[in-house]
Amino acid sequence: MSIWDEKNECMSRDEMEQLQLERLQAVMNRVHKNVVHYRKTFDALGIIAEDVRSLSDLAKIPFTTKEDLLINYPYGMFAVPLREVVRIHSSSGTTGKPIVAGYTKNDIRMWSDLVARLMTAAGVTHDDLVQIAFGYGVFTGAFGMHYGAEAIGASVIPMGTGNTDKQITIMQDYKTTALVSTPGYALALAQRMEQLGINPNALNLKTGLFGGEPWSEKTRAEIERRLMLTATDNYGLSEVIGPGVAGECLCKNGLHIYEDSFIPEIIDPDTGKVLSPGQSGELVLTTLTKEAFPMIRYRTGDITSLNYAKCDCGRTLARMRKVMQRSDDMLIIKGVNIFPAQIEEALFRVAQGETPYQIIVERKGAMDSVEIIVEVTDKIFSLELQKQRSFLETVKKRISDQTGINVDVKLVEAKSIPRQQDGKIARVVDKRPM
Ligand code: DLL
Repeated sequence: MSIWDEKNECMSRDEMEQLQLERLQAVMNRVHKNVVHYRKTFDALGIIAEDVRSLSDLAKIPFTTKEDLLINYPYGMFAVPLREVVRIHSSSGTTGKPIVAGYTKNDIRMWSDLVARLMTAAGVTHDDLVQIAFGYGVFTGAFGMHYGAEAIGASVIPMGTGNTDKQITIMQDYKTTALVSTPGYALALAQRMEQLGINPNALNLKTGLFGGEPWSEKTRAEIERRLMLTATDNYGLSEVIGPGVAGECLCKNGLHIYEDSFIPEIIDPDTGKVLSPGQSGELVLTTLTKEAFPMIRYRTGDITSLNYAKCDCGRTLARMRKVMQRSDDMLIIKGVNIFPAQIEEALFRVAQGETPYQIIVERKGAMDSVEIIVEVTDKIFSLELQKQRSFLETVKKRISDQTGINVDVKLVEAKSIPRQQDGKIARVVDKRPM
């Protein structure tokens, strides 16, 4: 199996910890000097970089959360002046405001290298034709994977999302060998190919790199069978860099975390206590090499566990278990991150008050669909039919403006949404098979 960066991927645990410690002290000094948020936090606790003498000292440093990023929106967490930032990406936050991520020239170089590493681990080489079916825009997925594939020397086809029939024609005509998308979109492509009577054997697909949302082993088996390729998982988040944090090698037994750039920890999401290797909890990441937007102990909200055993591929990098669960209520719909609070806020504004509702997420065919069921309140009930319709349209529009996805909204009778034992409505019913 080929390894892109043997030096950083196969070192002994002692060497890795020494490298991480040196880089951690350097990044702590930098954020203390350049980011007011960290300066205040460290000064309040009297923490200085030299106090971090071993990696276990990391536990003394407070976490960084999505809320911290929102308070410092848009550029407050940047550690370099804006003139050194060459790229800005963003992702959904818990409220209407997105999380804003900046990259220096060096960050882009380093990011490309990380993605080149994960792509090599997944079997991509310079001979591959890589079709990127992520949205090109502020989402990190497309540009991250694009630059990584180019760094390998592969030929990149920057398709973007949607246009499923065209994606299939391009796959046939250009002889695409590697597909990059969300697992959900891979299933949509498979379904459309079946409808069109296209035999995947007649394509040249060999490798699929899927990420951006949770997917099960069952889905992997289905994608591999229907598209006739080897499917690997890769993980990342905008706050930390985008794709390029971790990815599976062809052993498909956990996602290798690029530990020379990120320190992973697993914590109990309720107490914040650091858990031992193998225990399941929330992943916390510290960036070691990022210049523009460094993160110290960022709470990802993703539930996983770590395995430090050497992998059969030869890498000694820690592996994280596939992420299937979150510690909060974030939903990922067609690759877009959504919090029920965003939907609630839109509804509250239009209805001008508290309105009982439930979010139903389903997979229709291969596509995610969202329906918001809203109980008729006296206020809504008293509206004429025409006004009720316009109420529904306004709610739909607000939600789509706020979240970037289209939803259906349906009015139902008062008290008809089932209540739980505690009398409350379950905010989300996710019926999608994993
Ligand atoms: O989804 C970055 C990315 C793009 C990763 C393309 C891989 C491929 P965000 O939009 O900020 O960034 O969403 C990050 O998505 O905290 C997880 O909850 C979820 N997520 C990302 N990759 C996976 C995965 C990108 N492989 C959030 N498995 C993260 C499960 C994933 N969940």
